[in-house]
Amino acid sequence: MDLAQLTSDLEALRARAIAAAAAAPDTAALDALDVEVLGKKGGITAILRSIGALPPEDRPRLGAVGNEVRAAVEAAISAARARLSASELAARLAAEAVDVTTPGRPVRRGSLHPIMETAREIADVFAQFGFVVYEGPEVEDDVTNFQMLNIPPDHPARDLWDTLYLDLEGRLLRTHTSPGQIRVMHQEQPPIRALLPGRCFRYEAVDASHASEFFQVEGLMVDEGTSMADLKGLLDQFAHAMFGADRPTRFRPGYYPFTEPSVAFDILCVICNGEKCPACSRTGWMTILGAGMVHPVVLRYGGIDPERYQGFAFGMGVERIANLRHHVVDLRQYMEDDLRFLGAFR
Ligand code: 2NL
Repeated sequence: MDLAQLTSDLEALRARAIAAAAAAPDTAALDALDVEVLGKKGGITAILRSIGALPPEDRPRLGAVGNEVRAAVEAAISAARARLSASELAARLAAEAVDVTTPGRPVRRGSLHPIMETAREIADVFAQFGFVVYEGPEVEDDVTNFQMLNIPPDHPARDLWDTLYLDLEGRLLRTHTSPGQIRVMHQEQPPIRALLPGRCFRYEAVDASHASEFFQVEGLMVDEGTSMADLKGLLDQFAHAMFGADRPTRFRPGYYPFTEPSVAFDILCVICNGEKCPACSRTGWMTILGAGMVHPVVLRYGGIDPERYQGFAFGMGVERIANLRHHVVDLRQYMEDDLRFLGAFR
């Protein structure tokens, strides 16, 4: 081993290392090259290990060449590192770039259930005439749900309501919101203008036009001298607010045990305008609610003197009103939680 040989080994290593640094594809390759050439167990150290075999006067010469080669390889690696880390950073920035002009994901807003929305619209109309919203319990007792409404236990009218009874003590799910009106009569003094929205329950086989739960809004007015004319005037205002100011209306005779006289309140068919179509059973008219003058017996059950006060009451199914306004034909859609249906209102 002589100085010339070792010097040429170092220069060959330098040439290889500089070429490798220039060709390195990434900074990881430079790290490996650094260890391989400059490291404690690297190529330069390995060559310099033979220094002891040289004559003493040649040893500083080889040491100087070793330092020069080491510095040259270090410079080549650090120059390559600067170049590669700049392009690696540029590549990372490009890959991770956020396009601030990309449209956001749409935020889906909730909306009121069409039945609740309709119930509120109904209440808003009557609120303009001074009616105040009350609520009664969904679990009622037989006395308040039936007997105080002039429907005694053996009355044939009970066949009109297939009731969900809860126990043998007379607790039941209310079949209408009328018992809530009895409670209002007990707690308020005339003049009374009460509106009772709420869920009601009947034992029904469910199909397109029957549900076991439905929403009702009932109204009650009690004062001195309250008459059928007041009822007709109020209901006309209601029909015109909900179905248009020029929609014709009519009263026709009806029957309820808790009102006398009783009426059905109709509007001209919203589908055919009186031309008689299947939607109005070819009558030209659609019934939107039932009403009447509160039966004196019911007033008395409510703690009100029928000699001094008269009252009218009305009741409507909210689903029916919503169906007519939105042309819904299958009641079950209100219960199916299909957002395409529920979101289609307003
Ligand atoms: C209908 C008809 C009606 C009433 C409800 C009522 C309540 C009291 C006294 C008298 Cl406390 N009447 N409510 C009166 C007539 C008709 O509802 O078809 N509802 C869906």
